[in-house]
Formats: sequence, structure tokens, C-alpha cells
Amino acid sequence: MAKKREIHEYSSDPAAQQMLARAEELGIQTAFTRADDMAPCNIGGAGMCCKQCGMGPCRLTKDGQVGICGATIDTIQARNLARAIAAGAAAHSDHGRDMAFLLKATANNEAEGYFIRDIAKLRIVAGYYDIPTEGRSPEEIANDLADLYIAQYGQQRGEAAPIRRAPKKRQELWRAQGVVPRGVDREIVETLHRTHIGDDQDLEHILEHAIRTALADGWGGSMMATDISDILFGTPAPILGQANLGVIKENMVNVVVHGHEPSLSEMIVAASQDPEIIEYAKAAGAQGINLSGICCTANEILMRQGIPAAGNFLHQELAIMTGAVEAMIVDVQCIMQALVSLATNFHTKIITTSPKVRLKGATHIEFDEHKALTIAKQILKVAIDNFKERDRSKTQIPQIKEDLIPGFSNEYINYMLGGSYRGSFRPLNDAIMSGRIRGVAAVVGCNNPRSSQDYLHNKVTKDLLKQDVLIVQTGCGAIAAAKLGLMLGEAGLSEVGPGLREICETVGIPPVLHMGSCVDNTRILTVLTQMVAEGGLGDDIDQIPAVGLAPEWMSEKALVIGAYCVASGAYVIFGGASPVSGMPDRVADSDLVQKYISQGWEERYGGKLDFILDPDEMVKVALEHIDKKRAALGLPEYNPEAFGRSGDARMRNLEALPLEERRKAIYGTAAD
Ligand code: NFS
Repeated sequence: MAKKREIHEYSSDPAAQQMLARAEELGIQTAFTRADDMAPCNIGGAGMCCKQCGMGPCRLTKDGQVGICGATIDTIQARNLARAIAAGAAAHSDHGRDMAFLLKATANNEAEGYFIRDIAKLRIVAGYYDIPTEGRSPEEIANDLADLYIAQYGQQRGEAAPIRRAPKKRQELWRAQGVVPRGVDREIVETLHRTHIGDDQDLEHILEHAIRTALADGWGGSMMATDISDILFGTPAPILGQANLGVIKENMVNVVVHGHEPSLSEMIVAASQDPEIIEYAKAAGAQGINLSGICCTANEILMRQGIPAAGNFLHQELAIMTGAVEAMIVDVQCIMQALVSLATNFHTKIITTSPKVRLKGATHIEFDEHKALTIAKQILKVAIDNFKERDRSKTQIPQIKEDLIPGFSNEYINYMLGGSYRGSFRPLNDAIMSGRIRGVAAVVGCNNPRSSQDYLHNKVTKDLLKQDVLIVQTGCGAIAAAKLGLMLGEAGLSEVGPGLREICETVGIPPVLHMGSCVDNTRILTVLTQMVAEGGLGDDIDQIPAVGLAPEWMSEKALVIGAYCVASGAYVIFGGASPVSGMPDRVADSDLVQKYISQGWEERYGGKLDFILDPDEMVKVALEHIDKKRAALGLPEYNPEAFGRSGDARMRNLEALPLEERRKAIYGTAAD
């Protein structure tokens, strides 16, 4: 059994630490303590256990050992990794499918409470696929787009349509490598087929299909999910939000939405603003309804509506532990089964809503897009009715929260850099080319209770900021930075490198840009594509001085994101344990898969996937990669000394001068 850790080792977040102390006091187990009690299996963890058939499971631990069917270590590892990537692709893409059906229903006036909010984006997206827009109503266009998107799932031959949105050179590379996905479902099914007993047994061939499957998500299911969410709920733009458990309010009916699909949470937001519901809450003795989010659902409504985030993945149990949550409404993905038994210690109702996800012991109120608003109100009434059950003696809400400015969609980044009429990525490209910004890093992904919550995310983020690396974030990583106050203009800037600081002050942005939920990692693909199109940083994504990091990854969804980013040309660094690490000290050649997804993929796609435990090492290799790409483009070597004398810093220095001297410094003359 692993050693029991101290509370400060569980999480770097003071609000979480308070709740973990509370859990200890009440004798309640959490994911943090369960991680202590559950030693990971080192054979399975290294990807060397095969349980694909009933002859096994075969656990390979010795040199030359093979499974009963003769499967080698590398075949088994490649199969396990491919299956995980397919499961991640299935989760994201199935979410995208539901969004496509919702778009279809909305276009046909069959979805109560939904309407097309962003007609401009609808027209732009329709334009990618040559769907006629002139003289047509938004509903007609949306209907065609929905049909096209729904068809991407079952398409059997040809190329998945969103692929055409990648840089031309990248598309050609994928065609040359034979990895262009045909249809989303087809690639996922084929992964299951290929990895069944007695099928594909060549590690490179298995992993080639894993790339095809990952692309079906990144330039397929996930991208479609983001498009439709923007069309239906609005493309995000900066808005003030808050994050951490302190957003839960003592005198309100607290409703936490947790999961991933904005279809439900957006409707809960709408229902919570309904006068009838507000009255109902007041009649129950509360001041009103207070909504907050956990995980990517939090990101969806935070980005668009400014609804506060109660926290990221490892906050789901802690939110309930405040004793002040009347209902936690869950849909799909990242929902711990532990919630139901944990909630029995308090009055919190766990309400499942998806036809796909039930938790034994939870209340199930099934969501149906055709009657969404009615159902959302019904759910809120259950929460309000539960307010009277709250035991004030058990309530303890950490008074810790931070402000943030989320909402940096690729559309907004384009706009903010140039304004309405000359929106452009030129200033960003120029800043990278001049060296004011050394490069760009996407710090994304989960929390993992095997490491200290948020620590790795925030450590690499802060270290890279000092090195003038602009950070974009999504998912639970974004909430980690938000909780630390890194997503506020001024607050985030004190420890930022001089060049990056100038850019942030000039453009008026935080140094860490929140780009949304995990399906919104496709926004990062879009930004990279637009940077290529803008010119000056090469003609394909793999030439841009950029890296992706998932320091606390744990889900299969993280693996598919890593794989499609690699296939798109990015260097991706995961923290934590590698699922294909092998056991080199005991088994020779157990690192073939590990080597292949790094060197092999880099030869083919220009991107690679590495697993690095030490955060200092992560930052070091990320910077080396950025500098290597800068050199390859012939850009000036990064030099922090060259910048930092313009922007707000200069103005502040000037302000200290007497008026005449200030005039002289600005205008070159003492008086006019
Ligand atoms: Ni992403 Fe979002 Fe968080 Fe990990 Fe889970 S919430 S889809 S999988 S844990 S980042």
C-alpha cells in the first residue's frame, strides 16, 4: 500500500485543502485518499497486460515472454493505447453527435428553448462545406449543416469533411500517410476490430490507425461539437467569471452542473433566470438560485455566460462536502461513482440526466432536447425543494475564489488583435517572429489524484510565462490557472517575462488565455492553422514554435487529444505515468511503443508524444523545442533583454517624472 500523504500533498489549492481537512474530520473518503489506498498495478500501468480474450489476462513481465496467442509486448501495448484513444474519440465525438442532432432539432423548431444565437458563425462554418447561404434563413442553413455533420459519423468512404480546414500541406501529409479518417464511427469501430484477438499485430500499423481515429475526433467529432456549441449558444468572448469553491453561496439554493454537454447546462442557466423559478426559490426561504459548474460543463457556461466554476475534476467531491449544495446535476464523462455515497453524508441530491449515464442510487430525470426548458425547470424545482433539508451545522464553504476573464475563442483572438474590420493574427505572428513572444504553449487536460492537484499545471504554466511563452488553456488545466488568478489581466502579469508582458499590456489580455472545454482543443488547432495562413511562421503547424502539455492527464480523452495534436504536427508532453512505459529493467524491448510514439510519429507527422514526470524537465524540453522551431524558421534567438521597455512599465516610469521631463520623454520637446 502506498504511503498516506499529508493534506498539502493532495492539493496545492487552499480551498481543496480546507475541504480535505473537513473530510478527515468527518471520516469521509475521497479520490485523494483512495489514491493512497490503491497502489497502481505496475504491469497494467505499463500497458503490458492483455485482457482482450478469455485465454488470459496475460501479464508480460519477463524477457521474450508472449501471450497465449503469441502476442508480443509491443503488440499488446499498441493495442491498449489504440483502444484508449478510440474510447476518448468516442466520448468526444458522441458528444458532437448529440450536438448535431440538437442543431437539427433547433433548425426544425423542435427543440424547446434553443435557438440559433450566432448566425455569423453558422454562415462561416457552412461556407467551409460549400453549403449555400445567400438568401437562405439561418434555419435552412443550420438544417443542411446538421445533416452534413450527422453524416460524418456514418460516412464509410472518402474523407471526413472537417479535414479540409487543416493547412493544405498538412492535408497532403495525411493523404500521403494514408491516415485521413473516412467517417468518425468507422474509425472507432475499426480500432475495436483491429485490436480484437487475432487481428492487427504490427505496432506501427496499429498505431497508424490510432492516428486515423484520433484525427476523426480532432478534425471531426470534437471540432463539430465546438462549432455547434458556438452556433447555438454563442461564440465566446471575454466575460468576467469566478472560480473555486467560494462561489458556492450560503443563502442561495446551490446547484452545481457537472459533466460535459452544454445542451443541458445552458438550459439550466436559462431556467435559473426564469422569474417563476426565482420566486419558487424565494418561497423556499432562499435568496435565489446560485449556479456553478465542475469540469468541462463549467468551462462551457463560464466561457459564454460567466457562470462561475466551482472547480475542476478533483473538486467534484469537495463541492458536495461544503454541505451547501442542494443538487449536483450530471450528464456525461468524468463523473465519479463515489458522488452518490459521498452525498449520503449531506443532503445533496445527485441528479443524472443523460440516457447514457446512470449512477446507482442517484435521482434520474432524463433530459430531452424537445422539452429541455421544461425539464430544466423541473430539475431546479427538485433542488429548491431540497433547500430545507440543508443541515446548517454541516455547512462549511471555503471563502476562497478568484476572478478571471475567460472567453478567448479563436474568433475573439482574431478580433482582439486587429479589431472588427482588420481582425488578424498578424500581431501574434509578428510578436513571435520578433521574439517578444518566444512561443506558444497549450497547457491542458485533467487533474490526477496521483499528483498534487493543480500543482503541475500551475508550475509549468508559471515557469513558461517567465520565459515569455504565451499560454492557452482548456479543460481542468484552465480551471487550475483560473483558481490561481492567472487569468486576469493585471494580476497575472507580475511574473511574466518582459516581452510577453508588453504584448499583454498592449493588447489588453491576460497572459493565460482560457479557450474553453476539452472539445474546444480544436480551437487551438484552428488558431495554429490561422497562424500558418497568416504567414511568417512556416507553411504547416509543425513549424510553429509551439508545444502542448497535459501535466496531470488521466482520461482516455486526454490521450486522443494528445494523439490528434501530434498528428497535426505538435510536440505534446504528458506528465504522470506513461500507459506504454514498459518495464525496461526487467523486459528488453518493452519500450518500442514508447519510442515509436515519440521518434516514429515525429518522422511521420512532425509532432511527437513524450511522457515526462519532472515538471522542470517538462519546461526545459518545451523551451528547447520552441527554440529549435524558432531556429528552423530563421527567427532571432530569444533574448529577454531586448524587451520590456515599452507598454505599461514605461508609462509607469514616466509617471514618476516631473511633468516637463515627461513631456520631453514622450514628445522629444519640453513644451508645445
Ligand atoms: Ni477533459 Fe473535461 Fe477534466 Fe480531464 Fe475530465 S473534465 S473533457 S477529461 S478531467 S480535463
